[in-house]
Amino acid sequence: MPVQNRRSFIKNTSKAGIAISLMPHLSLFAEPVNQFQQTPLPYAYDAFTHAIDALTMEIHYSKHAAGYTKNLNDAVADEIKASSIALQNIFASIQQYSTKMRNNAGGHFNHEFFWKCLSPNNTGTPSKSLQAAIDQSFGGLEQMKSQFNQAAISRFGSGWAWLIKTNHGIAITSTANQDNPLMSTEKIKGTPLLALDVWEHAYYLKYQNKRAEYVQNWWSIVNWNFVNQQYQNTLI
Ligand code: MN3
Repeated sequence: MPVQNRRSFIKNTSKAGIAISLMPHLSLFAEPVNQFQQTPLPYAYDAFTHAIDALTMEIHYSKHAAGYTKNLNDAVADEIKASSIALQNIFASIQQYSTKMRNNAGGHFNHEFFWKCLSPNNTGTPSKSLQAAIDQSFGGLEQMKSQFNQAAISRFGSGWAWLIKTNHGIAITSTANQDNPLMSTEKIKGTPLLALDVWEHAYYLKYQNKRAEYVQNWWSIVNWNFVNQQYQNTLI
């Protein structure tokens, strides 16, 4: 969303008395910044060991994801002339940038988004409006999960599975490496609602080659409140 639209969005939603809390999530990709940073995790590394073990969470956040953020800032320093840039602007013309920018802008955003998709408790359920969209596009929640699982399991090598909002409703896609559905080069583009990291670094210590088991257990820690909020944002 362009800055001007964001301003009027803030103003209008303030008037309506809603949605100011939505802004931090929009700012994940819409806010121009001059230095990208990791958001502190709102839970402990061992918050959901039945689904993801503590050491995996620690290495994933403090080493892998931290590396993407650092390398993104290096790429921005090398390639961006402006004093600030929003991730959505980088993604919208990703073909203009280096592989380093692509991998690390994607890596930074995808992980920041992924952490927010997780919650150790009270993970909620799809909101009424999201459930209606799921019913319309997939015929029900279980069918949606089944297609998402298929996308996650069948992604060859490293990548991500996504639930996204498109111009035609909601859809499932998967991306290679650190690509994401906001990138101009993706065939299936949309606004992320839910993301799952299926790189081996996300699950190997606990699950080894059993990616399907990781995907299945992961559903128990999905933060539906966050997903609902992302969907709501796309309706404004
Ligand atoms: Mn990862």
